[in-house]
Amino acid sequence: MSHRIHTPRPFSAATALLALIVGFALTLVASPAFAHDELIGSSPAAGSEVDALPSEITLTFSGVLIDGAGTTQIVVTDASGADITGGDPVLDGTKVTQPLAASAAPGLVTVVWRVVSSDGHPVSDQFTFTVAGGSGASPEASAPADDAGDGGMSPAVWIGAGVAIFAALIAVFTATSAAKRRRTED
Ligand SMILES: [Cu+2]
Repeated sequence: MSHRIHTPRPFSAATALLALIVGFALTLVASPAFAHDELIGSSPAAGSEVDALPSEITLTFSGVLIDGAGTTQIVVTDASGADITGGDPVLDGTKVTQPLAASAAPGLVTVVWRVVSSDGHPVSDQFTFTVAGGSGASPEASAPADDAGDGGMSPAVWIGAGVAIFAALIAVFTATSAAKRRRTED
């Protein structure tokens, strides 16, 4: 019964590895919800009404965003659907400034934004404000849309969890075969 000495060793090693990998996978799944930077304010504010279109809009986030080619994208359209962005957005830490065109049709202005959160995940959403003089911009329509935000990151998280689980299965399989091999050698 010499194999009784050997068997527990690969089993506990595999268990430890499995616990480590599952823990890591859980961290991957659990942390994004807490680590994302959020839009905490804007000028003009979401849902507000302004007398005239400002020369730029400013978005303020809860963390320092990641800068790089194409990481920060803002599209602003007026009530007629025309693009009224006036150049590239400028990122400065937690603030994004987007120059606007000289004028816009009165009514609802829609700001669609996408940034890369300090944790490396893209975050996106949109909000609206109203330029006075428009007819029939409903209060419901100017409420910020909250649920569009986190959709983009789920696939990455699930792929991460999938890879971790696959790695755990391989580790257990390898440890089991090694144990079997040792048993047959005994
Ligand atoms: Cu994230």
